[in-house]
Amino acid sequence: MKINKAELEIMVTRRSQYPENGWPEFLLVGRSNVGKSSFINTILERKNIAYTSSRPGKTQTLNFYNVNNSFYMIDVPGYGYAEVSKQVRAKFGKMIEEYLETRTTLKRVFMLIDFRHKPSEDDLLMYNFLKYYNIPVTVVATKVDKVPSSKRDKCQKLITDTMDLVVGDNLVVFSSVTKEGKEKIHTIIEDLIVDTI
Ligand SMILES: Nc1nc2c(ncn2[C@@H]2O[C@H](COP(=O)(O)OP(=O)(O)OP(=O)(O)O)[C@@H](O)[C@H]2O)c(=O)[nH]1
Ligand SMILES: [Mg+2]
Repeated sequence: MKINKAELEIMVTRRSQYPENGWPEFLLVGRSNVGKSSFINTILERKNIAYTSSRPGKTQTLNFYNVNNSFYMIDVPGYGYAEVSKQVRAKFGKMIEEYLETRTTLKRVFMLIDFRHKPSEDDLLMYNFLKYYNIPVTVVATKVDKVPSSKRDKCQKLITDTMDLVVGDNLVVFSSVTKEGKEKIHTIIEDLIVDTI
């Protein structure tokens, strides 16, 4: 896939503000600091289009990125970060829930987890929530550059054993540092938007 255009079109907090042009959409979810904004930069081939930070809690709204005038990638606040206040966490949760419960243009969720660790209780809750709404999921296991190749099989098995993916869902091993997995994600997106362009 060639990325001819990528720009942050709108940042929203509620449904009445979503774009209304019907383009296919891809939403990211994942723990705070797992690498969602970095994933957007890698997939859209832009160094700093999505703001990243080593401090969790950087992204605070639903950020719609217009890609090639044909689909949206949506960056969202992360979950599971204890130092964000309860109120703010509840607000983020409601924002994402409202989107997931109502958005018919959503094609697939990219659920980011950390390749180095067993998926957390929060990750499993999120996966089950997505399955409750029958939303197709690609699990993206990121930061794989931090794992020596001798430990890769073991890490991958821990993830697949813990998550128990349903048929149709898949796992892509990914790194925003080495760009491993980028082409696979591009192919997944292309296959899903093909009938709409
Ligand atoms: N080594 C390595 N570091 C990464 C990778 N992806 C992200 N990081 C680092 O992890 C930190 C968090 O990345 P972000 O992309 O801001 O994470 P986020 O999920 O958007 O975080 P929130 O907006 O707080 O939810 C940053 O310091 C990134 O540089 C990766 O694939 N490999
Ligand atoms: Mg972010």
